[in-house]
Amino acid sequence: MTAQVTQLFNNIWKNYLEVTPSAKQVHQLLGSGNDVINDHVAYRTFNIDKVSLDKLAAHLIKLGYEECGEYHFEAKKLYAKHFEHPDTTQPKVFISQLLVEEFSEEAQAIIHKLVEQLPEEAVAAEDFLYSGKQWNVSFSDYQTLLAESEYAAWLAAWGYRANHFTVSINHLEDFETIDAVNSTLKAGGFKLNATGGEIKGDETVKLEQSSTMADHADVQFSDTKVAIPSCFYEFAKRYPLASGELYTGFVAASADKIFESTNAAA
Ligand code: OOG
Ligand code: NI
Repeated sequence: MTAQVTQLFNNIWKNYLEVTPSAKQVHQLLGSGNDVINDHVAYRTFNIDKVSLDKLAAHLIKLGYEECGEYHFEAKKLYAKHFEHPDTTQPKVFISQLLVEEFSEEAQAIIHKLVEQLPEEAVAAEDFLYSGKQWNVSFSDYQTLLAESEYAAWLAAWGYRANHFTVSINHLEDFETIDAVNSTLKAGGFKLNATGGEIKGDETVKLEQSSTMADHADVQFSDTKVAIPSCFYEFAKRYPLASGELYTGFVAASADKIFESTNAAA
């Protein structure tokens, strides 16, 4: 099963690199030639049955992943769960879904029109988690969604692919602190997500996180091709619980800010 999990993440990684070329540079800056261990990857979806969080999770459950935590994001109208594999060297997976019924009739209609285009079989297919956008969306519908939810617009444009990978700072040989990681990234020309400060969380919540602002890549809309924010890289440092084990969950207040890494630069 572990070989299958590794194969799945190799495919997800290749698909992510297609629209996130800077990820290679992140590995060069932080890994100095060594393998980089990923703490987690993240997915976004709509809470419509056909493509719900649970449908994405099914691909992981069948490889041995287990559901471990849930998170609510009221302002962004999102709900999320995270999954872990018994082989703790495999990345955790954070999956969120947009609460579609809480948006305007116009936005809901656009979203349903997208999901209806997706064949039922596509969702169960082996490659679903690295299949990208399998529907047509016009640039004006993208902009309509963008006005209500950056998340909805991103998902309409990019579909089913990892939204980010996350370097496990705990596993880096050359870095101890998230501050040192952030400084190296900035010196390397990366722009970091500064919402609520560059470092989200602290030792008291057992998790510190930071992230780059997403790369930009071309999206072929049904009417025009436009470069928009694609995917980003996150950095996580975990702290031990009283038991001595590293905390493995997420922190909603921090995640709420990480979501904004796909915002267009101000
Ligand atoms: C997920 C944001 C949350 C984390 O590690 O807290 C997250 C997203 O941007 O889709 O990844
Ligand atoms: Ni994340």
